[in-house]
Amino acid sequence: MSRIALLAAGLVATLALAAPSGAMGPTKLKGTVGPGFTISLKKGTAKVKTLKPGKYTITVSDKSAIHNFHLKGPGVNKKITSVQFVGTKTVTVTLKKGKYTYVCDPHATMASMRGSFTVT
Ligand SMILES: [Cu+2]
Repeated sequence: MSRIALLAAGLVATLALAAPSGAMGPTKLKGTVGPGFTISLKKGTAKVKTLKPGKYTITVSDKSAIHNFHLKGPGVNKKITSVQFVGTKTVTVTLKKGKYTYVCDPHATMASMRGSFTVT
């Protein structure tokens, strides 16, 4: 192969890698906990109430060293952030039909520190 052909082949391979995959990627969700005694999970600006089964990327902003973000439900039991952790963490989860709860464990009895949604 000529040098030009090799370069062209390399370019094509690079473009193929950079291009978005044919299938849609996981849906993005945004979780927030703290700095007050609040926890939330949103899709865009709307609070998550129902979702379709499938893969989701959840980015959690943990704004306090006294709260965590724990997601549990069918097939998932994930402490996305720990109590001491402050910052942002991203996980990908596969959600199945059923009810999921997200909660701050140290304050699980407070209504403002837990929420839930249904996958149908
Ligand atoms: Cu808390």
